[in-house]
Amino acid sequence: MTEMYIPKEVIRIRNDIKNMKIRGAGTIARAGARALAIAAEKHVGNELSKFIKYMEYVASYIRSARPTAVSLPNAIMYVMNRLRKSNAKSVEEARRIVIESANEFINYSLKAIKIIGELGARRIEHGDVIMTHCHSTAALSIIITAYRQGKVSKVFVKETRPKMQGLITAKVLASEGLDVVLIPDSAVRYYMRKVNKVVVGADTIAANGAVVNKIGTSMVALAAKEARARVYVAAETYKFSPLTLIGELVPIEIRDPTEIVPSGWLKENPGVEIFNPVFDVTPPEYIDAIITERGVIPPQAAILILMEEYGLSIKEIAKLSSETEVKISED
Ligand code: RUB
Repeated sequence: MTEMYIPKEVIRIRNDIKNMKIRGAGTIARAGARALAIAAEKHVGNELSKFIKYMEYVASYIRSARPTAVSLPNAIMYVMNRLRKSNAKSVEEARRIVIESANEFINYSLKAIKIIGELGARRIEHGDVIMTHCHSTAALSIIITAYRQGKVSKVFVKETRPKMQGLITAKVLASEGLDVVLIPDSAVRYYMRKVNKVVVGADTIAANGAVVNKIGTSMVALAAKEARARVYVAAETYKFSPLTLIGELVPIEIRDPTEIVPSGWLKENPGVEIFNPVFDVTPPEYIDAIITERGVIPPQAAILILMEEYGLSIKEIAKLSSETEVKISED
């Protein structure tokens, strides 16, 4: 594919996703949809085939911002499939379809988080002590809804090294009035005996119900199983990965070592290798339920959500995923 012009606003959104100014799987997905709408708005010219090629190019560009959260490619697929299947007769019509579909996705996503809050709060009981990890808008929706219903007694928030997203979570919960305790990641097992529910988010859910979320989630789940605390995962249905239906693995993002130690330290210690994987996989046996906007399911039922959503079009999705990503120069 030849290189094409990409509007500055779209480049900015992709960069912000890449450097985590925009982060969290749901937020990334909504930003991806918004970027497509902006790209459509900014396109100049009235040749339909050129517009479609340009949109495919931009879609591929945005999709490559971060690899693990499937919410991003799913959001892009939501918008692009509507364009592909639209039979639009003019650029104007095609542009309108992109903008409307992007807004539709964003509105759906925001509504889904609210519904997850309501459904998830039903699983929280009076006096519950909760532990959470990282910063998940969907998990927070459950915890805050349950708190407003008078049920939550305390929340342990893990700091979530190396990027410390736990601090965002702790701040949000404290500003809502919750009793919050921020703990180091290494204290998860120490405090788990005081906890009866774990509530976390997800970046990607595989067809077998395995949950990919911020690194450390699987250790929380392990400690919870030992302490017999229940583990709930809050996830909108666009976080379920269609490609895992055909056996593809979820790519785990590896980020820069300087997120772990300063670059000076790295230079002084050239013999030390540093590895910074930022997500991990929690097997379905460690999860009690996944709370989606369509209902609460056992992790083993993830495949049903995927079949309902993508069953018939799985071959098309596989074809799309095998198309080579475009190479982008950003100067
Ligand atoms: C964020 C993270 C969150 C999920 C779900 O990772 O792992 O738990 O993305 O978040 P990062 P949400 O900070 O690397 O993006 O519920 O907000 O979609």
